[in-house]
Formats: sequence, structure tokens, C-alpha cells
Amino acid sequence: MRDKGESEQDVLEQLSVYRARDTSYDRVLSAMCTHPHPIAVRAHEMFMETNLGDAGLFRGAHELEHEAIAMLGGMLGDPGVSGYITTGGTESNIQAIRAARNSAISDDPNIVVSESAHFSFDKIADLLRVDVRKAELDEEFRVDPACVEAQIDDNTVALVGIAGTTEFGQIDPIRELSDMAVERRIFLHVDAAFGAFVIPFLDKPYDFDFRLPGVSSMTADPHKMGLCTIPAGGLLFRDPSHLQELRTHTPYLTIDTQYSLSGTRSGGVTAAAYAVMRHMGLEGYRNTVKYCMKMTGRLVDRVREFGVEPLIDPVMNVVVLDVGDTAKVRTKMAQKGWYTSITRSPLALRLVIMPHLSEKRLEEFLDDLELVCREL
Ligand code: 0PR
Repeated sequence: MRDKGESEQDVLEQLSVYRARDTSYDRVLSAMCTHPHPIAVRAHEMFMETNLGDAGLFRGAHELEHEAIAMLGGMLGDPGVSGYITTGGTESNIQAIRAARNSAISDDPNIVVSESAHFSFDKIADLLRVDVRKAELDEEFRVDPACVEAQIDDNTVALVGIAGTTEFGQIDPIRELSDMAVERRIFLHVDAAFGAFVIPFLDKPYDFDFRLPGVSSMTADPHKMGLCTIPAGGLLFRDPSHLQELRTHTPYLTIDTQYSLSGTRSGGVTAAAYAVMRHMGLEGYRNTVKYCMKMTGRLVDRVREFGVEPLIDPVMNVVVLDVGDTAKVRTKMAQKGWYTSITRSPLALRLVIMPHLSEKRLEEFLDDLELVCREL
């Protein structure tokens, strides 16, 4: 740091230079985040300095958190859920499994997750010292319930289903997992980090949320398809006693209990999550999902015209394409300024169709993809 500070204008100019190096979302088909809704930005600014780590000082922000959690719960089948606004899917998953582990009695705990689980579960294995067992997928890239069942033993403290897998946008058979969880009395966590703001608005209904009796907790991220500012995740528990497993005593603060992983945390994102959900309403999200699914359908129709097939018919706005030499196609598309992603197994081209992608950009992307695929 310099001894004498620089003028505000100088610093802002420097920031603009750095900001110009960032990618703008319009050519990004690899991200699960998008432009936040303007009302989320406004709300975030209003509550930026509030600290939910000392919630007694910021009663307004604290109340907004309860409201935001109730709205998330209402969308997912239980407005009476307990929880808090996390920093994202990773924190929600960590905390859900921590609660499950703490509420169970085992010296050698394990959890059974789907092979398609997000890499946050690898962090969980390391942080929480639980054995993370991975169950195989069926040919449609959903977890195979029989494989989950085969991995369960007396030390299994949680099952995890994914509703909206990171790589394929697939939905695990949550009803079967819920039945298993009820029968075996095991905690069931549903990771709907991406899917929470998509699945309720698809034409086809899916059972994936608290309407299923076995679902104990859910991850549902406003900062993905919820159009909120970053970092905003949702952690929801059906049974308030599970949230209590995360309780830390904070005697010298204005409120003597904290549940979050982080201590000091801005109420900005909480206000943003509240504001964007109030403003969008279910109808707003339904329209967003309708747009993304229309674009997804257009993409699939068009690639089929030049001989490229998706690995599965897209369930949500994630498309995985068999383009032959995936690495080469990805590199060539990157040279044309497009950000794409891949799946690990099998290796294929992964595209996420977020609300920031315009119809015009999609057509340009498809023209370039056709050229690249035909040149192979
Ligand atoms: N669970 C699922 C199903 C996810 O897809 C993700 C993230 C997480 C949990 C973890 O969420 P946080 O990243 O909020 O902790 N899925 C994307 C991924 O890792 C996130 C992402 C977003 C990646 C924007 C890239 C990007 O530009 O692939």
C-alpha cells in the first residue's frame, strides 16, 4: 500500500481497466451464474454494510432473512422450513452434511452421494471427515437407487440426491431416495443449488422437494437461476432441530447464537434475495425458465441439423453434446470467443443456457459451432 492515498477518480480509472479484462456474460455458455436482476443490485447496495453475524444490530436485515427463507421454502413445498442465506451451494452442502453427521450417532460416518455430485462433496469429505461414497449412474446419468442402497450401512448418516446435476442438468430419482430415507430413517439432503429455481417451472412435473416426506434438507441458490447477486445460497431444513445442530454459542454478541459457517456476513445478499423473489414472483421465474428452455430446444434442434446429438434429451437448461473431438471443438470455439464447458465422464461438450444468452447470440454461437464441427 502507498503511504499517500490516490484520488477517487484515479482509483476508479484503475478499476475500469481491470473490469474491462473480465468477461462479459453474453458469450458465456459455461456458467451457472448470470447478470443479477437490477432490483437485487439495489437491495444489495442498501444493505451492504449490515452484518448478519451480529444480527441483533440489524433487525431489519435479520427479518428479511426469515422472509427470504420462508419464500424459498414455500417454492419448495414447505414455507415452515428453518435455515439461512449462505454464501452458495458449497456452504449449504457442507452445513447440511455437518448437521446430518452431528445429529447421528456414528464413530465412522459415511454419506452416499450420486457419482454426479458437485465437487463440493470432495471438500466435505476432507473437512467433515465423513467417508463420501459415490453411487453409480444409470444410462440417463441419474443415480441408480439400487447402487445407493447397496452402499448404505449402519454408519450412513446421510443420502444425497441431486436435483439439477452440475454437468448434465439431470434430476436424480428423489422419490425413490425419499422412500429409502424414510424406511431406513436416514437423513436425505437434496442439492438443488441449480435446480431449485428451474424444476418448479418446467412443463413436466418432478418430485424433488419437501413435498416428499423423506427430504430433510435442501440447497437452493438464489445466485444461480434466482437472479440474485453473488454470494447468495439457501440452506433449508424441514426439522428445526437439524439447524440447531449447527448452533454456536456467541455470548458477547447481540444475539447469543450463530448457525452460519462464516462469522461476519453482509446482509446485502439476503436483502437482494428477498427483493428479487418478491419482485419476480413465481410467474417471473416461470417466464425466465420458459425462455431458457425455448433456447435450449432451439439449440438441440439446430445441432441435430448438422449431425450432432445431445447425450440425453435436456431436462433443464443444460445441454451436453457429443461433438466427437470435444477438446478440439472447445479450443476452436474459445478462439472464436465462446466460453463452453465439458463433462468428465464421458468427455463431451457442456453448455448452460442462462438468461443472459440472447437469441441473436445463440444463433451466432450455433453458426460457429456448425463451422467448427464440419471442419473436423
Ligand atoms: N451444487 C451444485 C449442483 C452445483 O452445480 C454447484 C455449483 C454447487 C453445488 C456449488 O455451488 P457454489 O459454487 O455456489 O458454491 N455449480 C457450478 C459449478 O461449479 C457453479 C458455477 C457458477 C460455475 C458459475 C462456473 C460459473 O462461472 O460448475
